[in-house]
Amino acid sequence: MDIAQYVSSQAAAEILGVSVSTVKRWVDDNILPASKTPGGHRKILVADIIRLSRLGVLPEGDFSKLPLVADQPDSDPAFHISPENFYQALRNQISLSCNNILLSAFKSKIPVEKIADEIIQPSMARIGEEWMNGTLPIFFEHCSTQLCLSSLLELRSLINSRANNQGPVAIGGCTSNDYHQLSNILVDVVLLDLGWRTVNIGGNTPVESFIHGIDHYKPKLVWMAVTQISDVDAFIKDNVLLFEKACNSDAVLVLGGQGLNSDIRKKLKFHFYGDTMSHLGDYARGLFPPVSLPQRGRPPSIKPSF
Ligand code: B12
Repeated sequence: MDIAQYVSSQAAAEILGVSVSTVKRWVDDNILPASKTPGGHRKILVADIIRLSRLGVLPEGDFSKLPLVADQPDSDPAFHISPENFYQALRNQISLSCNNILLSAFKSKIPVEKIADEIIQPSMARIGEEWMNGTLPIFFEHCSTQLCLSSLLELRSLINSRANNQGPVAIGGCTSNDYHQLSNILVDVVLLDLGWRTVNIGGNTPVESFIHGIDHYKPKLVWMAVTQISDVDAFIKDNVLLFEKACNSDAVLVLGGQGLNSDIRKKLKFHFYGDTMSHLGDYARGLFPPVSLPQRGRPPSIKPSF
């Protein structure tokens, strides 16, 4: 599956429910980015159609016509978007279904933060409970996490393949001795989808590397996804350093993750704390509102069902 693929003006028109000449006009008016083949044909990135449509700049269209998910028929019930199906796909190690469910949810214009909070989080929590009560060996917990990560990376490369990104920079990761990667990649993908340029430093990252990254990238937002704290005192010291660095660099420090209970939070410094990816999305939208471009020829809305 080539997720950075291009479609013709004709295909874009079919997806968006408008005429070919409308698509060509959008391209010529710089509303819809496109490149031209040597023969002069406009080629449009699938990722740009999705992005501009999700932003409401282009019509909502019919994303089922997008050539994203080719290998599994829509009629397969395991393919339908639901937390239960995603959990089953992880539990039974069916990577195709994991990919399809996440990409279909995205195509259906379900916000990435909602995919995180309502599909991924409950599925992983269920898998964690099964491990805790002894019904699922740790091997499967590891495999499920890897499967989920790889589907999220597919989604990330789809979002990242769009033509233009002028957004502010956000940088972040998990601190020392925290190896939980999913919440961190989710922060990355949520911000990327909202138009930020993200630099993900990954798990188990010493605070010195965060500071190095801030100096190098001059971000407007620094995030820490905290699932597990092994040394609370060291964590609090690192947090003070990072907060001061963010303040001196004109950036905000954003914290979240299930490792931060209310007792620990009282001892920390931050500009924003969120319990969920939806909280993060709302905050990030406030800092950097989506750009609105001129809108033309919009057909009636089709609302996603979820
Ligand atoms: C997968 C997993 C692992 C994997 C991680 C693999 C990997 N490469 O990522 C492995 C097996 C390695 C692992 C190891 C451990 N784990 Co673990 N793990 C989990 C599990 C099952 C899922 C975590 C996950 O990815 N969830 C999916 C994410 C998306 O959901 P989430 O974390 O809830 O995040 C949501 C919110 O918190 C919020 N959010 C998260 N981050 C951020 C950031 C920002 C900025 C914002 C605004 C919001 C936000 O939004 C998210 C979406 O809604 C959980 C169980 C559970 N209930 O979650 C345990 C769990 C997190 N693990 C736990 C523990 C204790 C451990 C170990 C110490 C076990 C051990 N004895 O060795 C080690 C520690 C390793 C380490 N030093 O990091 C505990 C943590 C308890 C705590 N925080 O005090 C949990 C909760 C299990 C439990 N019930 O005890 N784990």
